[in-house]
Amino acid sequence: MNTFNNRQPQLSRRRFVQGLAIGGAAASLGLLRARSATAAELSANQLRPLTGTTFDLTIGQSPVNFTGRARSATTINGGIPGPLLRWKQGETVTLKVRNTLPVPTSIHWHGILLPTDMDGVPGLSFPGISPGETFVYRFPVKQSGTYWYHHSGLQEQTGLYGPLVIEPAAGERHNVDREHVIMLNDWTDEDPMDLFGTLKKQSDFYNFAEPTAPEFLHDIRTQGLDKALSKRRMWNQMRMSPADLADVSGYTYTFLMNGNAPAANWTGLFERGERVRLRFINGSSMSFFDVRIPGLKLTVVAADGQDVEPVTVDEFRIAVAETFDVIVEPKDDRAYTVFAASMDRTGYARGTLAPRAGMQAEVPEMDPRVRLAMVDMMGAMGMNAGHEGHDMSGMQHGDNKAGMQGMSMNHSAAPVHHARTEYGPGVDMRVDMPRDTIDDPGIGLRDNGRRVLTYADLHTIGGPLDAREPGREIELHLTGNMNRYMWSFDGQKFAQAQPLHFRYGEHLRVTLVNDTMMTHPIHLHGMWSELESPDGSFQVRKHTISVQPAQRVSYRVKVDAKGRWAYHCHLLYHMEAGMFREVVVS
Ligand SMILES: [Cu+2]
Repeated sequence: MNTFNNRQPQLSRRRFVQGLAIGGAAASLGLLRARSATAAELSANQLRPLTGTTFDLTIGQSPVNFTGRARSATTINGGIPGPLLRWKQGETVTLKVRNTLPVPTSIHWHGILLPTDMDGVPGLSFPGISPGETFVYRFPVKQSGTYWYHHSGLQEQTGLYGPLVIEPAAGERHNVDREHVIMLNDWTDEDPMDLFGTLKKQSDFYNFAEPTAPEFLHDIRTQGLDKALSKRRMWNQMRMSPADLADVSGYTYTFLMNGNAPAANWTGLFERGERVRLRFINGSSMSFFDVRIPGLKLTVVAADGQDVEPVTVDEFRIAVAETFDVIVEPKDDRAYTVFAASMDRTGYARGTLAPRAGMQAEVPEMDPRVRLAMVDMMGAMGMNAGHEGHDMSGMQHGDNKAGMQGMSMNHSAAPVHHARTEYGPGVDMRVDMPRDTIDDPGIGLRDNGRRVLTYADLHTIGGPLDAREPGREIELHLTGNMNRYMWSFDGQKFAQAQPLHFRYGEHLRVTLVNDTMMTHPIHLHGMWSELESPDGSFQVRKHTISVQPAQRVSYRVKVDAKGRWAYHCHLLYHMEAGMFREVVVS
């Protein structure tokens, strides 16, 4: 095992972050010209790789300063992110995780197929790692690709995460000249418990916009569409947009690229003409990012670690917990900005690809904030409403109409079943006609003049894991009460719900209906989720499936892993609020 002596780099790195801290905060708001990294700094702001089969990981507290304020972070081997672990498919890895915190901790290996007692979820897989204790994870590595690891609780928000890359046993499908791992995260100076408390007390605190969408639906029901729309016009004139895009925003978050605030400008090197593989990981607690590199085409070759038919785009949205591998071919001897805007446009993570250290390119303006469209609130019904030519008020300058033209109207009329448990105080809306299409890039990306990746573009090479048609279907609704910050499946939060039972050996179809106005990245532990197209054919194998507002998606699960598994929204505070179920496979 190559142990990485991190003492020296850590010291300089800390000084580096501190020196830039105030700039970092300002630059994340686009107020300050970023400075460029020197060669010495370049080596300091890189990920720290560890290779081999045995890994010593120490979880502790380290001082950090991303914003001008000294804070204590939860770190692995002293850094944020934790070390870049490089495994090889077919080998057995041993991970000795030592807890030097005064509280219990744990690490979950995200998207990794492993025995249930190695999955690292306290209460399901094991009791957790007590203070002073070392837990030894050991399992064979069955798969390859780009993944990550993290704490499955609030310590994730304070820094307990890191990147993970597994080399395929048969070698990489694509020859490249070099690669960079690019991990995106959201940092807050606040204590995550306080942040969660703030959300529970006032769900729109970080949002700066009225959570008007549920009220809008209510208005339509009670007053009719026209009156509801004119009321909405009034809101728009008052500049109060129904922008329920993210409930935690750049107001508290500083967005990091490989542990660097925007001004620290993480830099990855290349030589002109090289093929460069970029392994993007969204390790955020709450933030979706829209990623582009002005001047370069992005050829997406893998999603969630699994190779897909290459597809070339200008931009992609990466949900919390997703990974995308892209290949770029910079032809010019110049710098390129890696730009990852948060979905709600309250800030961005930023870095640079450059032939030499110290170069930088222009940082683009963020696209304007957009409002939720009718399709986001009413699904297929909203699509119909748009086509009937209703004036959507302030939306005509947004992305609504063009987006609907870009979407197939060929949605099926399959009925939805709202569980009895959905009729309670924990649920403030139900979508009766969800949209089934998967070719919508999502709010803020529709008709932006760029070619944006959608799930419809993703086709896993080699087809599905199980050739059988699914023999059984489970329908679950993603539910919430925005104002009370309640999040659940079928109106039942984790504490109230019985575990879901999957039968070992079965091929199952899971259908998710999003009865909320937020996008939820849904993650099943232990087994793959194989997304289907609207016509029911296999589309793409993933570990995290992002479900847009008022959307219905289906995916297949080859139930081949016995035990107790976590199944949840990967937005940290939604999971904490109860959008979580235990799955029992027996
Ligand atoms: Cu969620």
